[in-house]
Amino acid sequence: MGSLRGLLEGVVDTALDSLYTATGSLTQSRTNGLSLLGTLLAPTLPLFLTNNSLPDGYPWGELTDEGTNPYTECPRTGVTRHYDFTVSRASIAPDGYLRDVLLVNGAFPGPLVEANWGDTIVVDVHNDITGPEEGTAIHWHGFLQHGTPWEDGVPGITQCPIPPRRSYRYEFVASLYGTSWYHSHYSAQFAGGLFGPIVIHGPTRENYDIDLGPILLTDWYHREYFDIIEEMLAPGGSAKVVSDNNLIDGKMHFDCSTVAPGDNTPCFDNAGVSKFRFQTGKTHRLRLINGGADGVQRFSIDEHTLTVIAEDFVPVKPYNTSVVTLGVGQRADVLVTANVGEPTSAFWMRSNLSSCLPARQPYAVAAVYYDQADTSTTPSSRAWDVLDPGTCTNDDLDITEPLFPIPLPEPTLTHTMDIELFTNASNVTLWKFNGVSMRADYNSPVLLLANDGNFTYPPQWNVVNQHNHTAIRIIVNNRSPSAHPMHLHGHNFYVLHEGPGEWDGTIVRPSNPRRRDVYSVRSKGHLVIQFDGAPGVWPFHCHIAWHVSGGFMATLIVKPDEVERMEIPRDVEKNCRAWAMWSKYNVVDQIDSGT
Ligand SMILES: *[C@@H]1O[C@H](CO)[C@@H](O)[C@H](O)[C@H]1NC(C)=O
Ligand SMILES: *[C@@H]1O[C@H](CO)[C@@H](O)[C@H](O)[C@H]1NC(C)=O
Ligand SMILES: *[C@@H]1O[C@H](CO)[C@@H](O)[C@H](O)[C@H]1NC(C)=O
Ligand SMILES: *[C@@H]1O[C@H](CO)[C@@H](O)[C@H](O)[C@H]1NC(C)=O
Ligand SMILES: *[C@@H]1O[C@H](CO)[C@@H](O)[C@H](O)[C@H]1NC(C)=O
Ligand SMILES: *[C@@H]1O[C@H](CO)[C@@H](O)[C@H](O)[C@H]1NC(C)=O
Ligand SMILES: *[C@@H]1O[C@H](CO)[C@@H](O)[C@H](O)[C@H]1NC(C)=O
Ligand SMILES: [Cu+2]
Repeated sequence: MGSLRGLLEGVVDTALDSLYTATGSLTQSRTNGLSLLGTLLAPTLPLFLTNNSLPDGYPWGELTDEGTNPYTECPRTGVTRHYDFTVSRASIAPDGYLRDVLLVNGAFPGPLVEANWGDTIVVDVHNDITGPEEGTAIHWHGFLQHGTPWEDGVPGITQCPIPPRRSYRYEFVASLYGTSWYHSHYSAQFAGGLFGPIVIHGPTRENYDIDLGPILLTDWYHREYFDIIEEMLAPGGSAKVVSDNNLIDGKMHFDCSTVAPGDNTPCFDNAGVSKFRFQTGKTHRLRLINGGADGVQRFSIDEHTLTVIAEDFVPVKPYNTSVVTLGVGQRADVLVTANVGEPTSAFWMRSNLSSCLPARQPYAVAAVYYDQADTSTTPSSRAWDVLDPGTCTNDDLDITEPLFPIPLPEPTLTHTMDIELFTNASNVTLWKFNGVSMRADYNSPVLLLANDGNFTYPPQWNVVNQHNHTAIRIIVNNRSPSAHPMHLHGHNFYVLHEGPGEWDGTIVRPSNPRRRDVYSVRSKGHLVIQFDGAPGVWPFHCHIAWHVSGGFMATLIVKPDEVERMEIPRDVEKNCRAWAMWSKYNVVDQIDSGT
């Protein structure tokens, strides 16, 4: 990592002394700190770095995406990828409006974690959050963590928060391949900038020439996450939070003339949008990630067809579309061929926040330049004319089929879990999931208690014991007036059905249902999922930052006997002792569910 850090600092520092670059946009260090994403200097993948180079050839051997069950077979490469994360506060202006953020290694979005399928990923996280100090914990979205549930990074569930000025090492196997992200699971810290992309290289049947790397699509807020939640969870507060902007790889313009009168925060017009280079005639792989707090993204590139080849960590039978819809936490890998224009052409890349949510500026754009285009020009391409259904639902279930087929097993256990919005006796608006508004106890992670043989918890932890069942079906009934991207940790679940009202028992393609780790349930609708449970304690929650803060989370204990027998590394307990010590002498302002 040393060499990349040096390269980044070199590039960014040269621009530090002036506010604007030669082409009139804000300098990269002011908008995105030490990140190069969204600039023409961003490297294509894989990155070959001195101590971090991917071995030649295919370390996954004979395993393929269409012939291998990734849940039962995983290559063992023997290679470890080591990363060092320092989490700290900073002030940046991704869209020109200066705000306080939380960053990994001074970069927005955070640095890329890259590995091969079957590698071991080691991340040393140093909590350098000061002024004021705050705990943290990092979740590695979409990884199975089978056999290592304590590495899942959820405070109060799988670990205690990492106290300020302390370090914690995460170590887990890259058990699946494709595109994902990491993000803080401590309160709504990820809405304050604490997230970054993950790319795991694996077998891909489809051919492409250039891997353009991660493209993070994120709604953006001009206020700190803590202030947003404090207001939302105040008596008489509203569960609806309005986003201020929408970013592609952390960049977008903002019209500073729309800043509220009396708001003296520095705001600069023309912050600059992300720029991408296409090689004429070549096929590019784009790794789309909705890493936002709330909004549903509708991604497109003017005049170009997108071929979807993977959704979340699941390779799918390729299909063509002009728009890809992603709820918070969802990913899509798409192939795009640069055969629409001349070598000098430029096009707009767009990501629109779906109209089902309130947004001050929902339209993100980035520029795509073919190889001989002048990168100081502005594209003049025409947008695809596609109607936004305005429902915040995912694209139809029957459109996508996993490349490796798995027929739906018969369930041995079926639950019904309801989603409700309510106000408590203090007139605070909160969420209930399965009858409970969850609140975690940072000092008593469920996993450690279960490992000690204690399966009796306070009701507000919302823990549901699945006992020995492994074919578990959950019918989610959404009684609330908004849509929710539902995320289950540790599994790709089968999506049986999603629709309005009650479920009528229909299952879409039981011979090979769609599988994902996040799927959206519409307002006043239902979502039916099923999963092959692995031993552990697994959060099942809405991925909207504000909703999970308001208590929208349950924790499923699978195979308690095996959880009790797990040998959890001493460092997990050691971190809890450090947190207990820190929280004894410092006030932990747990304003929300904690996760
Ligand atoms: C590579 O790893 C070796 C041994 O761990 C270390 O001494 C060296 O500084 C590293 N080089 C870079 C460029 O990170
Ligand atoms: C609760 O808050 C709402 C605003 O959301 C307000 O209209 C209502 O009067 C409050 N009710 C009480 C009992 O304070
Ligand atoms: C997608 O469209 C391209 C042309 O743009 C075509 O070559 C390809 O066969 C299509 N793929 C599918 C799966 O329909
Ligand atoms: C995105 O919004 C623009 C308006 O800014 C519109 O022209 C375009 O059709 C929208 N695209 C999609 C896919 O909804
Ligand atoms: C209502 O919820 C808020 C936020 O979780 C909490 O601080 C307050 O104590 C609750 N009120 C009651 C009466 O439970
Ligand atoms: C289990 O843990 C909970 C939460 O810490 C505690 O209240 C309860 O007393 C414990 N039960 C036993 C049997 O130790
Ligand atoms: C659950 O399975 C374990 C073996 O993994 C067995 O020892 C235990 O008795 C089972 N528990 C129940 C309640 O069936
Ligand atoms: Cu997650």
